[in-house]
Amino acid sequence: MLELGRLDDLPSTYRTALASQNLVPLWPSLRAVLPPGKPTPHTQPTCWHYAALRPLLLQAGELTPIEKAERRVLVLANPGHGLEKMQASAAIYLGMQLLLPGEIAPSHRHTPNAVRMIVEGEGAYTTVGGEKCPMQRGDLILTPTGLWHEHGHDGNEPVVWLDVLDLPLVHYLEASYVEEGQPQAVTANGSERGYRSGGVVPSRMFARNDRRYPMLRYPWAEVRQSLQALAADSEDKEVVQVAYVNPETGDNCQNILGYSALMLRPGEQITLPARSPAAIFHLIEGGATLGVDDVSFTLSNADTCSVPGYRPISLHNTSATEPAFLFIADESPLHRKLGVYEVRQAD
Ligand code: GTQ
Repeated sequence: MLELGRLDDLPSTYRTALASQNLVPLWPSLRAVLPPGKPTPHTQPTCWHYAALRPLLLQAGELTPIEKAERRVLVLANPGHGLEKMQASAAIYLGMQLLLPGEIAPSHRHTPNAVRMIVEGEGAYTTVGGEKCPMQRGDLILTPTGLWHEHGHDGNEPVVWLDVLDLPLVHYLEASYVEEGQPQAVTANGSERGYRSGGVVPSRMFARNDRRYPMLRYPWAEVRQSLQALAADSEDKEVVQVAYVNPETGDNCQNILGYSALMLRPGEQITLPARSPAAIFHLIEGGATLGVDDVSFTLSNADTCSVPGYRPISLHNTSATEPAFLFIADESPLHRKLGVYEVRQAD
């Protein structure tokens, strides 16, 4: 590749004349914005261990009353982006949210999409678009763009969940804002009740539900059963993974980020091919190691890590007797819609 001229090759009077007219020469920066072969990500492989962050989150419960926080969240910030950017990757935001017994997080709605993956505690619920969704460990609950949502807690221990939002992207697009609301009246039963059985959807003489987000809660007990059934029926080398989809259309359940759950059979070792989207992995059950580039993370209960795109990722179940279960969020719906999605097979 040609070596290009640098900024300081140019006379300073010329540089000043350019800047005074809001002009920039491309060639000194061309390789930075168009690196050869593959992107140079800011996203660094980064791991947040739940056992280390949990005491700090509980301390936030003592230091900051919920009225002073609205959402009591510690953000899992990727140092490659700078902690103040509050990004796990280019498009993914991650936060661990704590709600104590009796607290509420008041009703609001915003343009970024959110999901919650419940980590621990019983008795909390989130009300989304008038539907009261109980929060149990491993459940995935959607809070899509524009839907009112509020959290409450009728139990007697702290409840913690992982928030995943497309906030960095929506903020970058200068399209991020919130509206405050009144407490919602609960108007509907859990939408998951109507979608209990794969292949069967509620129908009124074949008129289908055309709501963009027909199902808001994906109970872990059922996702886990699906993974175990798939593992029992598939060959040993097949990756056991299910996607969280809109049951009416089969599309990704949200527009920007994609969500899936993956089971590693006892002792299993797999390599996921290099794909363009960045991803985050969160351990729901069991134990595993994750390898990316020359980094390896050991994941135990509720540990979460972020990995940049364009690299193969190896996963290994560290138990020879028990399965391991991981929740994955990635930027693939966004990459597919933008036409930049790629899978690269090993060289
Ligand atoms: O629970 O609505 O982690 O609005 C960040 C922004 C959680 C929430 C976050 C939010 C929420």
